[in-house]
Amino acid sequence: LRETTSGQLGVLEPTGTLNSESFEGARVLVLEDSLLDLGRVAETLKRDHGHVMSADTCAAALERALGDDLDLVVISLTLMNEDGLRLCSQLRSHERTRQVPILLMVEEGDLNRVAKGLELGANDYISKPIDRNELLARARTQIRRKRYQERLRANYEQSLSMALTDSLTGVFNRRYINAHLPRLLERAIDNHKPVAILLFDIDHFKVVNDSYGHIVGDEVLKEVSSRASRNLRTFDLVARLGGEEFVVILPDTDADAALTVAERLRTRIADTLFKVSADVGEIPVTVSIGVAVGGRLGDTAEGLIRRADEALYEAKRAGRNCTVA
Ligand code: GH3
Ligand code: MG
Ligand code: MG
Ligand code: MG
Repeated sequence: LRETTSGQLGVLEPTGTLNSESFEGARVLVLEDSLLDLGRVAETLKRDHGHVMSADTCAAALERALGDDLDLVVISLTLMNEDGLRLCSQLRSHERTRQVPILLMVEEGDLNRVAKGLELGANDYISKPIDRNELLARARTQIRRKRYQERLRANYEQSLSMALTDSLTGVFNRRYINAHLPRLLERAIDNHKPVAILLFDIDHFKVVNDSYGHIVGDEVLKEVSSRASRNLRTFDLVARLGGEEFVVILPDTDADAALTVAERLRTRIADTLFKVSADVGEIPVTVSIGVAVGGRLGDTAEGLIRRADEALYEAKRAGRNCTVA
């Protein structure tokens, strides 16, 4: 049966990338209290989709749906004791199940209920008595659409994260900071909370590259990013602005606290040698840090970065491996 039906569906597939195999393991929940109809539906779907679960009340079905990752929910609108449309609206009101495809099973000609169901967010319907081939085709269409949307979303999330992170170190990049810092600062000003930034730059990094090569230079950049990320709170963020220059944003942090964080970061870098692939094995690395705090009316992201940059310049002038606030 699988070969025959997938062959038929293959004709409907414009891309040819989807066949019945892609529905293997699909998880389908059926809400139905008629054993006869349930058996028919389950048997039909099982041949194709693998995993069919059933429930005979809306409450049981909802509980199941909220604790599972379903690919399709089939809802009977001919239940004896309750209205399947309730499950329909419940599924649409929970974040976890908002996108799950819903296929209604209705009494032949019951267009009123169909209209209501579609309005509540059902995706399709089928009339009883159930025709197996029609059920298969409608179920497959919904599952295919759901999986396609999941792929789109995954691709979208991947490109989003690629656009906003630095590919060498995995921390955020300048583009992210440019988009994020102004908003963060605005919120800080509104809430009368300070926001601190640390701008830091690796000392004599050119010497690292010149002495050990670019590969080792890259290893140092990665380790610096990693030490910075490891020593911050979860809502602080690290970004590589370019070259060997980084910024740390510390929301809700005043000048004293920022200085403490900066000194901790600086010593975590300076006090432990960096393991590298060069023959020497380990090398010393230090950073200079400039601190600035914003959050007053009229503060801008550019102004904040500029002040941190001036402090960083002072730190370099003062002999490096130090923090200036
Ligand atoms: P200072 O203490 O004043 O900051 O001196 P510095 O040598 O760190 O500063 P300078 O700006 O003179 O040199 C920065 C070097 O960083 C030059 C460049 O080759 C190197 N660099 C920039 N981006 C990368 C990168 O992605 N990988 C590697 N390995 N090196 C990089
Ligand atoms: Mg420099
Ligand atoms: Mg440098
Ligand atoms: Mg630099």
